[in-house]
Amino acid sequence: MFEKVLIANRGEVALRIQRACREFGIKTVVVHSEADRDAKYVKLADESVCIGPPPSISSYLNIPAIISAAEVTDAEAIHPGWGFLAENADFAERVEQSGFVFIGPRAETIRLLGDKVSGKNAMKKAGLPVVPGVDQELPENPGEVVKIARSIGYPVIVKAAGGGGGRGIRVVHTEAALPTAAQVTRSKAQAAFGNPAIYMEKFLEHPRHIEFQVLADKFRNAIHLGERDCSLQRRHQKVIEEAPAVQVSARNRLRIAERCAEACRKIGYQGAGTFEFLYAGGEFYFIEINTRLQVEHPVTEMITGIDIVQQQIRIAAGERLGIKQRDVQFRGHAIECRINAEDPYRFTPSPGRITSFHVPGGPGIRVDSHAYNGYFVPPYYDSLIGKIIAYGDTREQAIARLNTALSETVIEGIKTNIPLHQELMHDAEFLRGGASIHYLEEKLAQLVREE
Ligand code: MV4
Repeated sequence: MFEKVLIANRGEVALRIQRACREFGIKTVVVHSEADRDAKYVKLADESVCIGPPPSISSYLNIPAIISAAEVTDAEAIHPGWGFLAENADFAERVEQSGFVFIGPRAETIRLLGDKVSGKNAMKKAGLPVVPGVDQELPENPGEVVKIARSIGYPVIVKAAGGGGGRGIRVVHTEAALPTAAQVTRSKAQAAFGNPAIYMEKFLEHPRHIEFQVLADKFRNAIHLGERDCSLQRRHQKVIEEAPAVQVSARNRLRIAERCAEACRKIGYQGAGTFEFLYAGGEFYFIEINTRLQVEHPVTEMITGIDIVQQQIRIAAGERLGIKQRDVQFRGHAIECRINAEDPYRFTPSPGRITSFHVPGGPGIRVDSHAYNGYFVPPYYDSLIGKIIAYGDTREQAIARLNTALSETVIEGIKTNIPLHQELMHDAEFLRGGASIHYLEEKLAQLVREE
């Protein structure tokens, strides 16, 4: 096992990784920007290194500064957390070339799956059901593009191969709109990802977003930890996640979960990963793989009792998976509310000093947050300040506990989206289970009309 791990991230995930390390007796180094100097998790770390000014481009995305910090502190491995450099294949490669262990998949795996066209092809070959479409980049010739769309049938969705997570997508309903849509998506893809490649799929109208968590070691052992439903989202930012998914038969989802684990064995995947699917009409359609730890990982931890961050560290250290598939027991239900420093209905960021902070507690409640009374939420980064996760024997119990937890929570000095969560916990469609990926935005538009 490692003696010292460097955490190349900030905020809640920096604290989460630190906790996993501490339990293993691993010393931690946290790198931070000038804006995060006073953060509690920076003070709690065994060592900290300031790597630059507040903007991420000069700090959390500054690869040479992070590698130097690992060198001067003699860290053995680097955990990238989520966001920032977590899915940057060049970073993973530089870490390994500098003699450190990257806590995540191999650089070539990140590269293969980071390109959504090559990722989709690899997964189709590995036996996963994919969305109907053409599993090749679209040609430049507009006539050819129109022919492809005809063969798929409208509506279609055009996506950037270098995108993911909703960046660089465009839905097209008619042939008349297609050539322009393809051209616009292509130039935006070039500008945003430095890669103009685009591809096309059948647009599924009201699917749910269901993703499967996997763990795979360096010896081609792989297991799945079941699924999460992350359909409640706004502008591709998830708001509430839960496990297990409701109204999906256990047989249907375990069949797909098993195929995800098998796909990991086939491509030699190493580490934790998430297979994203759209679920519509009782069928799963693979869309992409995230090669990082995800924000919503706690709901899986709560229903399986497995610490995913510790598993990532064990795998990176070269251990064999200590858990067999039959050892994984799914128990109860967990739901996570993401707490953001923002206006609950306008969604404008609300950075600033927290003047009062009380977290909820009690049976089945977990709070993952780096915030505290007096903490200053800097304006430079993501507005996520923590998560409240509730576990229950049943979904109803988890919801009841979340309701109590949300009502106990006090965060003053900044605005948060807690009022929105409280409203959603009483929403008939949410309570019924199985809302589509468009439900929350439709509901918010409705609220605006009623105002
Ligand atoms: C889709 C889709 C429907 N059909 N693909 C967006 C995020 C990225 N991970 C995949 N995304 C989608 N891919 C097919 N074939 C719907 C989405 C999608 C979406 C699309 C338009 C507007 C809002 C959306 C929210 C979530 C997912």
